[in-house]
Amino acid sequence: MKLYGHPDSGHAFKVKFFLDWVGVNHEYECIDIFSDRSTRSADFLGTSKFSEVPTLIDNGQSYIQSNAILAYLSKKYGLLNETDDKKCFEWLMWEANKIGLCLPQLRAHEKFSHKYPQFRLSLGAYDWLYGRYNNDVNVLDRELMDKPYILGDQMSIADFSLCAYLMYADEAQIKVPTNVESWLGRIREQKGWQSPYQMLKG
Ligand SMILES: N[C@@H](CCC(=O)N[C@@H](CS)C(=O)NCC(=O)O)C(=O)O
Repeated sequence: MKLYGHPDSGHAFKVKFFLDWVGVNHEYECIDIFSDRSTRSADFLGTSKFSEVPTLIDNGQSYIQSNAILAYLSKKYGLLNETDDKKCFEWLMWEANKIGLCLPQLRAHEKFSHKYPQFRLSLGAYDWLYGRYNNDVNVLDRELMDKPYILGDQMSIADFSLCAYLMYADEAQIKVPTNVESWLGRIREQKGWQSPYQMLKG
């Protein structure tokens, strides 16, 4: 099994962290996501449908889209029961459209826009995404009020997905509410935990 990722990619971090948590033996290659797509390694371009990370290769098959990869891996390693499966998929879809569609953009604006102007948000776009973030993170905060993980007592792929960009929250210069902060603390105590920068370095 081989994973392509980059330390600045929360999407890649979800998958790498899950592989390390389960203890799956795998190769890892860092792809420069800021480079021109055509300059990326030939084996990566040959296997990654959209030339994006994360891309996972398993048994000669290529898997893309972080939440779809997590779903594939959790099935492969038998980590979800049927009741949790439904709730889990709801959270995976929610992540992709909610917290995953405001927090990465706010962070990219703060962290990268001085070097890469394409990440600079206009004031209107910033306010819109900042409003979305506050709403979304408070949804999570309410959910985590009475349980340690998003589905209950056990970690699931939904936690791996939802936590990813929140691990870079300080770089986005946004506030993280109490229950979410405590949940992130529990996640940082999990087996295999390292910061995204350690975990995904080249
Ligand atoms: N929806 C995709 C997002 C993948 C994505 O946007 N990857 C970024 C890094 S976070 C990337 O590869 N960027 C480089 C590029 O698009 O050229 C997922 O969940 O995996």
